[in-house]
Amino acid sequence: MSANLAPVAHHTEESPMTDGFNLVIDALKLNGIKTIYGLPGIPITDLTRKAQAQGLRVISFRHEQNAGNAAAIAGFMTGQPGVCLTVSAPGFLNGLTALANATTNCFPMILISGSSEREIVDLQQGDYEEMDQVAVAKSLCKAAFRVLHAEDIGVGIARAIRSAVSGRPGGVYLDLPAKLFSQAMDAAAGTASLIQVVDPAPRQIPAPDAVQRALDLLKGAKKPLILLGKGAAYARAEADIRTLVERTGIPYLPMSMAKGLLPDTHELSAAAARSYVLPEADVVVLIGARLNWLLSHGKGKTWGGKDHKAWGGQKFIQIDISPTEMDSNVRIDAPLVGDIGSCVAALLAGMGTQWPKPPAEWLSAVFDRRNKNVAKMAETLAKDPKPMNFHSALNVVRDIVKANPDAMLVNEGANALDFTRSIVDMYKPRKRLDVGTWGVMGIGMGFAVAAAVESGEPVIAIEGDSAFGFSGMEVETICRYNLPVCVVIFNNNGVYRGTDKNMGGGDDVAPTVFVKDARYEKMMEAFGGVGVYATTPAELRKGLEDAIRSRKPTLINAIIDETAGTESGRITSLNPAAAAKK
Ligand code: FYN
Ligand code: ADP
Repeated sequence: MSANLAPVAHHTEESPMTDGFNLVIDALKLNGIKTIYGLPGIPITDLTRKAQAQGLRVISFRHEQNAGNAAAIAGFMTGQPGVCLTVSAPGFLNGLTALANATTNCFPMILISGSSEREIVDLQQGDYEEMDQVAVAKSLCKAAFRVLHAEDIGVGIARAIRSAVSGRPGGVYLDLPAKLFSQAMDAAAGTASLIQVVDPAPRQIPAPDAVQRALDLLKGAKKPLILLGKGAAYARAEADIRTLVERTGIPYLPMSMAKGLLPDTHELSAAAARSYVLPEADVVVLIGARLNWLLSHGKGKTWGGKDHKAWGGQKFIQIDISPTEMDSNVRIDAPLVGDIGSCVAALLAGMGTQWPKPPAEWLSAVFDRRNKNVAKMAETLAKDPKPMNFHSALNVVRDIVKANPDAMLVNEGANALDFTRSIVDMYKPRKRLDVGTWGVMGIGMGFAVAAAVESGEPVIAIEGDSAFGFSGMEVETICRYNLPVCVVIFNNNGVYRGTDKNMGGGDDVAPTVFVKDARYEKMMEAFGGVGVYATTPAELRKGLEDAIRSRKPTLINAIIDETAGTESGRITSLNPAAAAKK
């Protein structure tokens, strides 16, 4: 029975009442949610107003996808589900890309959308923004729930929180029909119906025999390698992971968002010897990294296989909270299922304080290769070409991040992404936020807003000019909340680069080409922020230093040689035309 139909005899004249609006807000607050990322409109406008009035921070965006991306990355940064709030059908759909991306990346997030009247939706009678949103969301997230009665709001939010953060984290959809918000119920009963979730992401302890199996395999390794993924960053297990790396002396390779888990300058980092260590290693310890496309599925030429599908001969130890991740691409010889913190702690306990170092030949081969690559990179970075290119511009960003290791770095694009990943060292965990598992464009401004809100630190967003376009309108949001975000657009006049020609010879420019010399910095000025037009590394450096010092919203339009980019960056092989030639 719905709460507003409950017999009035249960209430005295004076007994205070509450309603759906208040119960949603109270349930979120009770569970430690501090910020809602969203976009107001029917039917959730008043929810955003009331939430703000009751002490939740409401960050209001210009497009739901950016609000959703903000919530998702807030989830990654904090380990608490990021909450995104949208209107019904179209607003919900706009948020759904971010929800699906969060699920794919294992970021905990809850997308809450208002929805139209169930009776009309289910009979398909044509309501305002009519859509069966739960049905649509289901296949794109970990779980989807709908709450119809005010007294179930507490349970609905508890289930959403548990689903988002327990086990493998991911996106959850929570459907709140318009009618729910005005449903009234006795305030005391309402309070009693709320649930403060106890231990939302319980530790999962690995089985002792699985730990022993992993240690036995590792002990026999001649060329061991540790591979750190963003799951390890999310798990906040950096202290024990560092001990594991240092006690074993095993070289490690960070995936993109695991950079900084240990400082990239750590003596055991093999990041600059990637294409050497993957095919050469004999035992690989995967910690919170999946053997997906970013790791060539654990096989093929990247791993020393004789053709693109062949196994390279490596044995794998995989630490992951999801048992079904094991064997998803190649055989996992020692699966270690549990939360990363518990698994790494169990490995350390099983090892004792002494563990044999890897053979010296392996270490010298890896670090010789790494040192050569680092020296080669240093030579390239020292050049000062005219016009500026990715390397000379990123040399500046590299210095600025080194001087400000607490700053957050957001990164998207193709070349702008790939060059930044290998050039800009990270020094602290969870500081680098990027396109992740899907290689999705459009995360930039949403991530930048949340990075500033959640950390309070300055944010540097290194953006390809194409990538920026997907979320560029949020510079207004950045100015409105006066966030310390410095957007740097690597402007080479197009997708990949600006020199492509129309292959048909017509008047239109090529599909990958943009307006030449676009003045992106004026977008930031339009909303009261600082715009900088930078054609040299010195101008870029000054712009970045000023932005970090002043904490003013800043957009630096960094003009890059328009011939500098390569098609698809470092993933050219995935482009069908290139793949066909192989
Ligand atoms: C790395 N490298 C370095 C350093 N760090 N050299 C010198 N100094 C330092 N500090 C070297 C490293 O050894 C590699 O050279 C190269 O730089 C690139 O390193 P990276 O980035 O680790 O490796 P790679 O091959 O690019 O990584 C593969 C990948 C990555 C799939 C994990 O490309 C990736 O994350 N791609 C995501 C792409 C994406 O999502 N794009 C968005 C779509 S854009 P070698 O060892 O010589 O190889 C739409 O078009
Ligand atoms: P990357 O892209 O950096 O390689 P992935 O997103 O592929 O990283 O992998 C992250 C993995 O981490 C996922 O398989 C996920 O199940 C796992 N994971 C996330 N959080 C935890 C945790 N707390 N404990 C164990 N595994 C985790």
